[in-house]
Amino acid sequence: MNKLNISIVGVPMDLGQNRRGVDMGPSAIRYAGAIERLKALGHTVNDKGDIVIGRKEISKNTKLRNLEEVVEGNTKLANEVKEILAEGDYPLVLGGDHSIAIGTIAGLADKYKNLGVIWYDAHADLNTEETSPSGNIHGMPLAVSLGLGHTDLVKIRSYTPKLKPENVVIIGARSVDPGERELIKEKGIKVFSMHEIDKLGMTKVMEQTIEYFQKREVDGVHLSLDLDGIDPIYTPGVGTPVPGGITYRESHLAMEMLYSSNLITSAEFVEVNPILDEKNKTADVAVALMGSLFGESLL
Ligand code: 5AB
Ligand code: MN
Ligand code: MN
Ligand code: MN
Repeated sequence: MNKLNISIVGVPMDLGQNRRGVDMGPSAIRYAGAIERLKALGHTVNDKGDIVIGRKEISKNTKLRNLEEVVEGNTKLANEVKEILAEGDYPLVLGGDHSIAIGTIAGLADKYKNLGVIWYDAHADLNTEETSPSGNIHGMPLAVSLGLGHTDLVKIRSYTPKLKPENVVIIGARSVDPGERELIKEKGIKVFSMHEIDKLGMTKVMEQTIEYFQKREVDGVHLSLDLDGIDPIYTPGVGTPVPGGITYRESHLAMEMLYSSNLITSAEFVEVNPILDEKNKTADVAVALMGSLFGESLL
């Protein structure tokens, strides 16, 4: 088994949406035993602590909620991820709301010029200022990484785009806004919605995902896992739950298949909100899935 040097960075960000509490996600995930779980698998784990998120929260003349703070936090995160890569370590980012994927991917794309991304989520997160129904930046990070959206967001680390649309696979989508739908069609983004997961089964979905990235000859694949991709009966502690999601076992299978594929080079677990949770259930699921992603097996 491949032993990794994993560097963990927490991002206590809750300004990409409007429900407080998701800033405590990194603590909840650590409390659920993330570090011990990864060490038990033989990996070396270096916890770099949390990024400091400035919280001015002054209402501004923009449709994008807390734009300045989100840009500032993501710039810090991008630099941290870049540093982790420079040390030769494997970045594991703990959120925080999903707006932090902007910074994670900005840091990764510096090194990986043909980066692949798996977006495991109930949502597509492909809104822009124009199409967003909410003004919440956590609904925009995938669009921003493709170079679409507010300049202050797309120009983090001074270059854009970070990602090619043909290098993205969305898994678990079941709540997609009209503007996002158009973008998916226009850019030809690969989506395994709940319909495909029901129809094909998770085994085929993951086989096809893995094969897709191998054919694309990506130089790295980032897993961006929004806990709301999983059904809220398993992960109730999320800000935007959508029923009819991926099951606990299907998610484990997906993580196990990704581990076996040897394809994943970084990961983030986002949207854990302990205030909305039941006894840290959602953080527990996050850590259990991390176990499978990093090589745990049942026998
Ligand atoms: B999450 C919605 N599409 O843009 C929007 O949790 C929800 O990071 C976004 O996937 C959910 O506000 C963002 C309606
Ligand atoms: Mn989501
Ligand atoms: Mn999301
Ligand atoms: Mn959410």
